[in-house]
Amino acid sequence: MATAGKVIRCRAAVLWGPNQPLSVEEVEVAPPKEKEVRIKILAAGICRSDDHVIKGAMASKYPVILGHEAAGVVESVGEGVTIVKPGDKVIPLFLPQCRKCSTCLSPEGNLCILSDVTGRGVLGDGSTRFRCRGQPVYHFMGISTFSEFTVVGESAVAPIQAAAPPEKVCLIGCGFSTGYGAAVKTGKVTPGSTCIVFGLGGVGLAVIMGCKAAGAARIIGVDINKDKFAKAMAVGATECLSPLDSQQPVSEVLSERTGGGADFTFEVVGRLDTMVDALASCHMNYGCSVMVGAPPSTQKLSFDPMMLLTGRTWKGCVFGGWKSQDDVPKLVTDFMAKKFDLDTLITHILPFEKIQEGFELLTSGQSIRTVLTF
Ligand code: PAD
Ligand code: ZN
Repeated sequence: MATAGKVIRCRAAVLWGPNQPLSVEEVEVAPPKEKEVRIKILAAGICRSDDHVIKGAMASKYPVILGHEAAGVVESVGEGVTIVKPGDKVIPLFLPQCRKCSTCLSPEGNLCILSDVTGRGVLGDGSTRFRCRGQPVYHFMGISTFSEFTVVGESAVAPIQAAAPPEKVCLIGCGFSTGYGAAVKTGKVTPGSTCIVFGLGGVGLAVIMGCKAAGAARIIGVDINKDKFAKAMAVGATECLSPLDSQQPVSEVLSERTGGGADFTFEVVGRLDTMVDALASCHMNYGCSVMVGAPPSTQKLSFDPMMLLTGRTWKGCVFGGWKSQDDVPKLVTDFMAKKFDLDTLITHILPFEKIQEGFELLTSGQSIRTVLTF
């Protein structure tokens, strides 16, 4: 493309500091360096993890360009890139796959050493590719998708089939895959089992979809916002309840309802109290609880260790346990073969410049996923 090798001036949503509104303004995006890829973003979803940074609950440097759930097309590539070429449709990977670190070499793990879970905010060489108002702007999770153009490392991009609709498959970049994988890969939900899902946002609904696909017999959705129940039932929950409807602790209510605790529970809120509730709600001996919600980065958890001594298993996963570069193209192929649906998760589609409105829909509990189109 004519822009290859040049700085691109385009619009991006810049967060100048915690608890500030996102500011859509002109940024400069440098060309990709060696083993890097510059992507034109076509669609990007809004996830609660982005909001955690806005609220200051997830560590980040500022100013930063958020966004980590998107689909786009490769504009240009740096030296030595072999995995994609200009014009390829892609999903940027907030969890990269370098294929060299101990995790990538393990058949089980997926948390590649290049993942930016601690908020370093820079690419592999320690610098940023964005500038705004004359100063560097940090990257988020290595992919910063709330920008018309972004630069990512070669290990943080997956080529997908050209026919895939970007405004839908962008959800495979985070929300869908995270929830679905938490059930089928990390929890390894078994046929006939009872599952409880705390938090019925985009990720929680995808957990329910995974539990259903794995053959769970009973899936109980838990949320303090009852407006979320209809969608949860539509994607596979068999019943829903609000912890606010009872004076009794929710884990006791659930334990009674399930005859001693569920086989699998999932925390998909990102709160310390619901993490402990989810653990307490799985069977005291053979139950397994999976943490999916992102905990506030400065807080520590306190819980009764007897809950684990009696036999419960407590797990967690980032990006649903998928090996991103290997599995994302397969998930897109499965979506194109209609093996799962993404439409139910998308409640709003907005032009990119209305990004602030998209976040208000999320924080007021009105949306599941808002997809921004560019
Ligand atoms: P969301 O805000 O759309 O959904 C969260 C839901 O939790 C909402 O429906 C709330 O009403 C509900 N909720 C809030 N408080 C409670 C409570 N006390 N009890 C029960 N329900 C409650 O968020 P989301 O679905 O986009 O993301 C959910 C979490 O998952 C969030 O913490 C996010 O940061 C995390 C996440 N983790 C990963 C990962 O890789 N581990 C990836 C993506 C998102
Ligand atoms: Zn996310």
